[in-house]
Amino acid sequence: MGDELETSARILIVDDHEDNVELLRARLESWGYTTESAMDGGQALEKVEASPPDLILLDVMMPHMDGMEVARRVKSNTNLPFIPIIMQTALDTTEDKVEGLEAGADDYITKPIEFPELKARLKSMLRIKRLQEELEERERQLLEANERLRYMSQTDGLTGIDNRRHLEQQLDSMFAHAKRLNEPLSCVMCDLDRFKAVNDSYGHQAGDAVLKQFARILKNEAREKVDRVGRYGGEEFMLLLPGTVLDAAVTFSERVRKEVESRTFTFDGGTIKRTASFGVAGWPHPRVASCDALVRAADDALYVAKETGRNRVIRFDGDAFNAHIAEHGSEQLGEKPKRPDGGERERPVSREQPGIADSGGAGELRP
Ligand code: GH3
Ligand code: MG
Ligand code: MG
Repeated sequence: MGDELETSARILIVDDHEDNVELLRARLESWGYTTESAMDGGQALEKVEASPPDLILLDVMMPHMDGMEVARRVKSNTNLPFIPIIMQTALDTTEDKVEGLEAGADDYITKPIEFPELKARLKSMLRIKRLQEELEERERQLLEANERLRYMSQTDGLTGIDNRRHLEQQLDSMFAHAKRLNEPLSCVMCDLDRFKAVNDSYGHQAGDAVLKQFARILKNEAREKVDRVGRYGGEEFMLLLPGTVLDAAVTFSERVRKEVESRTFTFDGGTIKRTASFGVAGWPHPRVASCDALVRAADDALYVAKETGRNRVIRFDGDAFNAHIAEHGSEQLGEKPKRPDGGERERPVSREQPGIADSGGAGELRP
């Protein structure tokens, strides 16, 4: 493959003497190269920019713009790929060679040109170009692989939305940003109601299909590129709404709740209706001093939404929330340490119906 590229290469001959151009052209073409020519520096630059050759055989001494200047301009143009330049110089002094190399030439050959030497230098330069291109290609592949890896480390495999770790990173920076600019930030925790029954009745794959569609609904309802939507744990999702006050976040959640309620979820072999419960908290709030407190507040509100009948939106520190706490106490709320391993959080024990185990299917209520 390499040899092919090296002999089918397109070479731009730049020389102000037509005789020289013709001599070189005949020789290069007899070796299998394709050639183009330019009679002065300006024309050479135009041709290079219009369609970059694989190599430039560049005369140093030309009127108007000499070879040194052409080399400088080609090498400083970052839009161009690597194009080897071989300077052809009549001046066989060290200073000229040094100046040529410093201007950006990759090699030089002295006039009168010895053709076997020219042939060897062309081959060597084109080999370097090929290696350079292979390196660039590998670098591109590496960048692509890194990008894929970054995506995978931030994304939930099932639903394609943010995973918990990424969500928590986003929350940290959003919270810091909100505090710095004194802008509101709301957090919505939502959880499918009686989701375990989907798995139990129709199988895990049906459950997966419902989760995916639920994630889609959340993503569609959220503002693109502004809100963050992620999967926090099994069938629990979190939305971060920057610049959104608590009232607006409650209205938003109510809209999503209705959308979920109206939707028919489909899976291989059937359809199912499902509802979801929402807990909403916002900053600023006197009891929300940190990211953790914000998430905990939303989670506590979600807990109350579940306790008070599901398929509802509960606002942290709102009337329904406080009425529930007044009646049942707040012991079962909060104080759940954030698990650093990214695993699912502990549920407050009292979320379960009396006598019904969280994971056991036997006593599970059916929809
Ligand atoms: P509640 O209304 O109180 O939220 O009841 P629930 O049944 O939705 O909640 P529970 O916590 O009892 O059950 C959650 C279930 O979600 C149990 C678990 O097997 C299931 N689950 C978690 N992750 C996945 C998943 O990725 N795919 C499927 N199919 N099921 C999952
Ligand atoms: Mg649930
Ligand atoms: Mg659950």
